[in-house]
Amino acid sequence: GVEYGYVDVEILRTNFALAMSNMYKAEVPLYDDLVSIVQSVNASVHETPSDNINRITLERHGAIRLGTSYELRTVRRIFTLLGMHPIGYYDLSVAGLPMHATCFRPRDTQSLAKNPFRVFTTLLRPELLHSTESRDLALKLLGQRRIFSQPLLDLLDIADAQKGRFTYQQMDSFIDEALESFRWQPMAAATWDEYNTLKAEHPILADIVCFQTAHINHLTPRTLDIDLSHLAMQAHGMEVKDIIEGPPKRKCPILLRQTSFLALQEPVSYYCSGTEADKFVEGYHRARFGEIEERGAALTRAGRKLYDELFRHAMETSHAMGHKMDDALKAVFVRFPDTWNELYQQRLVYCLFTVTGKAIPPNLVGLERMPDDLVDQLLLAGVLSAAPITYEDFLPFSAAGIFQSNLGNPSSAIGHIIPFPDQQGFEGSLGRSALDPDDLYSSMQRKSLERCAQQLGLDAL
Ligand code: OOG
Ligand code: NI
Repeated sequence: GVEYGYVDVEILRTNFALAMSNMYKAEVPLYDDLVSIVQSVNASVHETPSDNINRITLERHGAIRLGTSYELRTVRRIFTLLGMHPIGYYDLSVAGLPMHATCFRPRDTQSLAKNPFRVFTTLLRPELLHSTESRDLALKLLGQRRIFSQPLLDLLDIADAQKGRFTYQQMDSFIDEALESFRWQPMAAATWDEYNTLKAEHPILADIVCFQTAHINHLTPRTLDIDLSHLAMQAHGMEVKDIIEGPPKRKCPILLRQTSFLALQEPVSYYCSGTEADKFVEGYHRARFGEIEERGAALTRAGRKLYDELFRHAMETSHAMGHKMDDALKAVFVRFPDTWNELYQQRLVYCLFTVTGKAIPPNLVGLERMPDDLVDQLLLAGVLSAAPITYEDFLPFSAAGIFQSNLGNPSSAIGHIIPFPDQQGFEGSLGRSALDPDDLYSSMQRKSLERCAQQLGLDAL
């Protein structure tokens, strides 16, 4: 039951996400413009997706990049208090990046419907760096910085003692203190030389290691029409990525499609190498951008397998034939069914089922054994209706595309990263295992069918 005096976790998450969005609007005014563009596009789009419009208006994801296990575990403590759990494992070494990641987000239908705030959180894998000089420098700088304030760490302990909750007063301090860890700092935590050494190895390395905070590097509102929003961004004069990541435009949206305005070059002061500790160099850094995304249906394992095959095929043909990736995707994805009926009948998407109130047709009543395709027959007969479950997660190749377009081309050394996933290593750093997104979607679908079976008086569906 509700206990007086403690803040509801959904309210805490929503307040935190709004505070973060306001902070980012003040830091990167172009993001404020982006949110306005998306909101006017969304208001002009009439078809209603399966999610409610309140959720969609609030909906954001952000991204942070962390350097050490300690940082990851502490961020995990922060997000746990916001009702956000590590879901999924993303190996970015497949895209030549020395990092792996998870997404912190709410896990159940009700929390997602209230506010699905998510943060894509990457962790550096120093063991994948070839240059010992860069690796040692990175570890030295990471060992010196403190991205969490003492009051924040104290509040985390207080929450632990209060079964993971805060009073209203504590909530305000917690949000203020936690945001400090993600705020942009115009003063670096490295010398200009150190920054440039790391940047020459890979721009991502400098971004992760050289700053006093784990600055949020973008926030992403959800659009109901990414093609329209993309045009509106260009019309507004934003410097926009030229392609939309993810699947091509379809009648039935699947997974997610994303695009962004490119990262801005911003002034940063760096320490000066040498003996005089109070000398600074006025330098710069390019990391922060704004992104938009359109979300579609979550795919089953079979659907995802088909998606990955087609996507790989499109990449290969576009490389081999010099075709644009857009055209290759359009050509190849004709093989991915594009009506909701086919998508469900072939078990390519996950759905939530509800009863319509229509009676079960006589030919299906009183059978000794339920037919295997009973759900399909009940759908066909209009007894059940199905709505696709929204994909709540990310795509590693889209993530890599976003990284690359915002960090400039990686130089020599790091291009040779040999891809291998290390989920165990990541979970070791995290201090717990990551949840499997596929398990979550399939259990949402199963629960909805159990509810329908109960309402229809059937043993099972
Ligand atoms: C994270 C990129 C991943 C997305 O939308 O795929 C991401 C990063 O740039 O740190 O946010
Ligand atoms: Ni993103």
